[in-house]
Amino acid sequence: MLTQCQTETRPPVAGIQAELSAGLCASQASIAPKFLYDPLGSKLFEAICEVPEYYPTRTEAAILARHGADIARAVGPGTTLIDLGAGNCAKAASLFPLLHPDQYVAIDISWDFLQESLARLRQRFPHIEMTALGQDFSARLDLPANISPARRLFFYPGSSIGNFTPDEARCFLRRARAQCETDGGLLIGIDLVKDEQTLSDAYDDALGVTAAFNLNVLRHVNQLLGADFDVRGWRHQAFFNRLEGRIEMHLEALRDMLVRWPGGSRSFARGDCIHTENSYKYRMSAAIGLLEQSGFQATNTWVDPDEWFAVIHARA
Ligand code: AVI
Repeated sequence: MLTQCQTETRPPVAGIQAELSAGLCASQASIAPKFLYDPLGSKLFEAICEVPEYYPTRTEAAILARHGADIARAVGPGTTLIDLGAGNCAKAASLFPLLHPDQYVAIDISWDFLQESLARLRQRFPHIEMTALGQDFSARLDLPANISPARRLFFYPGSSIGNFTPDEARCFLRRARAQCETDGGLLIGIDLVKDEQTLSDAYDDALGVTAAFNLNVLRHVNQLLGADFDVRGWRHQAFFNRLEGRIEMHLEALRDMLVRWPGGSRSFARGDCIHTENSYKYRMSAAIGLLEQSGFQATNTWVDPDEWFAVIHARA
């Protein structure tokens, strides 16, 4: 029987302005990385995945393609595939012919982009029951009642786990673990530590796509908060912080300025920075440790020949 289920929820707006305002007024000004993903930000991220310097997407895709049969054996058929940060849903869709999921749940904070992506996917795979959830899953993970509790496979590709601090990552993974009842699991992509030039080039590509992605967050904040950021007054910065084991993205003020929004303002001096993203890189042992500290048991790991990226399956 062909079934098609649509449960669609918009992310709640309450609290977003308070969160943004608090970040901008903190001694080290920051904007949480989830705000990078408005409809244009999601498209720019898709473009980042195409630039030669950004190796994670194609490296992970090659691992999934090369080891697909092994991955399918480890996971088994008939899962409820829960795609965390689904974006254009392309990675999960590439697994459908291997994993044969019964249900597909796509979760993303970028609601409009997700809806468009899922509408296309429904046409290609009409036999899979699909659910779209517009949710900020970094804060909480709510699955509606129509999602089967058994055989849930959380799919968290692209090393998005690296955008959390290790403590936040453990909290997040524990929340996912708590949503696994019978026979649940996790299939996760994690970017591994490598030479610093490769890392910093990946976040500062020659075409300036990552710069546009980073700067676009200011347009999004203007829209969400009613702020008056002048995008031309800022420049993209990305570097590897060796001590913390992470790439950091910042926006640097090119001149002194006052930024205003309803109920608040902040002055920035030339050279001041707004921290917009961390992207942690793990050693394999630390990646497995992170999963185990969160209640998962790693069963299989797959890497590319250069050992730049890992895909790990873990049981709940
Ligand atoms: C989504 N996330 C895993 C990307 C990363 O590599 O941290 C976001 C990104 N930021 C700049 N380029 C890509």
